[in-house]
Amino acid sequence: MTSDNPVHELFGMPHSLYSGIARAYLRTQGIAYRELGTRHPRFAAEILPVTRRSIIPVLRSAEGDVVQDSLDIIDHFEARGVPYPAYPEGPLQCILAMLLQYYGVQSMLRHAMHFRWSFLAEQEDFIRHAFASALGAELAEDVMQRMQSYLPGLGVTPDTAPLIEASYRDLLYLLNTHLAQHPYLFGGRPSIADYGLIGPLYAHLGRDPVPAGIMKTTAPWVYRWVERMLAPGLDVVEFADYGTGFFADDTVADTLAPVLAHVAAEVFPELTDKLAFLDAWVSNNQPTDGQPVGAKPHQRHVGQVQTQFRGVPIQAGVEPYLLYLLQRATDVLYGLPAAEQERVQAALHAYGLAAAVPAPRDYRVGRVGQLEVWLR
Ligand SMILES: N[C@@H](CCC(=O)N[C@@H](CS)C(=O)NCC(=O)O)C(=O)O
Repeated sequence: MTSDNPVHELFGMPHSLYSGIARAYLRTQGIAYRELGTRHPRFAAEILPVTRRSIIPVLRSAEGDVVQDSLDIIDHFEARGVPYPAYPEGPLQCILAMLLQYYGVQSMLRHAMHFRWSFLAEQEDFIRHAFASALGAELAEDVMQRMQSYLPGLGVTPDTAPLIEASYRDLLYLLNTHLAQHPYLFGGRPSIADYGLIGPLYAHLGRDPVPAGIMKTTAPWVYRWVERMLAPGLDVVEFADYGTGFFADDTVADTLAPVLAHVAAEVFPELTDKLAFLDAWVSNNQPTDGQPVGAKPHQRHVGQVQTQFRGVPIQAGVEPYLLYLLQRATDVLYGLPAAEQERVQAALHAYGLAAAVPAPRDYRVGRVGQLEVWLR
């Protein structure tokens, strides 16, 4: 099949955070695909009836499967075999990669949205162009308004803004140090950690003028990694003889440890508070097996929790989806033989991330019919 006649279709948008994850994965793996926008007639005719909510990315595979969710799109291809599998075999690496993925796709939505919408004076033309070219001028206006309305629910306030900006700069510094020595977070090929982080670090922070300018001027290795992640195959010209494996023997690079410390300093107590909120919600509402988490398909939050971001009080929406991401780490950890579990637990403690792996619960979050559902 040539690229003129690709087998898979990806419905996405150039400036969409989660579309960038799926796109990076397809390109890295050399999977032929064609990208279509939500204005393509087939989105309304063939995709919306299946997803029941206007959300991207959506894969329509050559075989006719419709898959929404950036993670499920990755897993769809992982299950079928790819040149560069994204899940490390070492349990510690795999769990840490899942935690970094969570950080990218959930925690860093705050950074991504703040930098996109709080600097309109400097970059409004660029943002408007992105939305208008993808959606048409009229709908673009509505969607831009709606996106901005999400900021308070993401904990973006005048009090947190300077902390979010400092966090972005700190992360860039730490990643720059790591990526000067290694092409990807866990070695010679991208893992799900890279795919999680590329979401915010490409579509918003690596592309919108203000945060991309900060990235280019302060963290050139991170900017190169962003290019690398979006290029076909492994774009590793600086690391030509590095090899394509993950670090040997389930080890973690010294330069990654400070990145993990950054994540640990930022995800708590918010993550713990959200998990406690989910437990209380399930206990109070007793959802049945297979019940969608929202009353309507587009509802992803089950409530708002009072918590903190770097010591400052915030309110944040609680998405059961976070458990969908993190319970995979639970499964890896609790599926290990006792001695291995002890080794991995000790390492997670040392990185300050033990509490980021949720203990097994009497409920899970699954995805059925393209929606998050409770599993009992
Ligand atoms: N968990 C989903 C999240 C997808 C998502 O939030 N996509 C955004 C665009 S980047 C969207 O479609 N938002 C629609 C809306 O909020 O109305 C995934 O990973 O695919």
